Amino acid sequence: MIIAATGSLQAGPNAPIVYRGSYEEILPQMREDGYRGAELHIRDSREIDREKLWDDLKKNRLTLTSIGTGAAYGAWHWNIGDRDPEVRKNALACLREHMITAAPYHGLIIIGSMQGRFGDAESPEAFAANVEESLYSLDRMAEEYDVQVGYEIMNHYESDFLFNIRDGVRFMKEHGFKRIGLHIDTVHMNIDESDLGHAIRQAGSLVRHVHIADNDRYYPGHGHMNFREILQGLKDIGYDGALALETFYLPESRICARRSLAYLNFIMEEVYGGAQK
Ligand code: LER
Ligand code: MN
Repeated sequence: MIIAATGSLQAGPNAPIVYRGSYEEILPQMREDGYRGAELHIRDSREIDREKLWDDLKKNRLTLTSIGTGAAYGAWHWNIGDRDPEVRKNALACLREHMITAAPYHGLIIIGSMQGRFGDAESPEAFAANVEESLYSLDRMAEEYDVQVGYEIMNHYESDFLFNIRDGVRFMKEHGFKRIGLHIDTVHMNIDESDLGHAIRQAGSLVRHVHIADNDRYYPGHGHMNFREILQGLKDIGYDGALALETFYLPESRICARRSLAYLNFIMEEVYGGAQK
């Protein structure tokens, strides 16, 4: 298990992203603060210098665990469930570019807000059919680039389709994708799951990625989320992926980053008998 920090070039002040700024600036900070993995939220991989990013990751001995993709939904409404084939095409092209960025690290591409909402299609049924078709394309694409895709289970205020782990598990089992699994997020689970440990065990090997934050979306340890239960659940299913900190950056990026890591390592020592690998 690796704990990753989130970073972004252009996140707004209320976005749950830990580090903000150029990769050149934030990647050394992540390393210095004790991280070995980075989850970068990128609006469009065609807007960045990939070679330079790979070089900066290498210099700082960081792995690119995952790419957050929601900014393209915010900026251009690109989503995989839309009524307009052109919008879906733009979303898939954008996700392909992220796969190229993640390829050297076999990273995971997140489908969170890019899922779209029921209102983006003619009907809930049409939305589900569009999402399904897009996911089949993404599954083939992910195989081509040897990366993974995480379909994020987001709470029912932010998502209309598959907003709890039970439904996500059923959907994944019905489709049998090779490269697409569930991406769970403790903030969303806190709203729509009744038993965190049970939900994780129910998802089992379908869990491919985890977003972690306290119940108030501050750094772990700030609120009242039971991280022992979460880490015990992940241990029980043999989860070996990333725990990516999708938290507010308060009181300040680096304080938040250091407190998160100290607290998670403390709980990991208890549950796993050791800190992150
Ligand atoms: C939003 O609440 C969230 O959890 C993001 O990861 C979605 O892209
Ligand atoms: Mn999330």
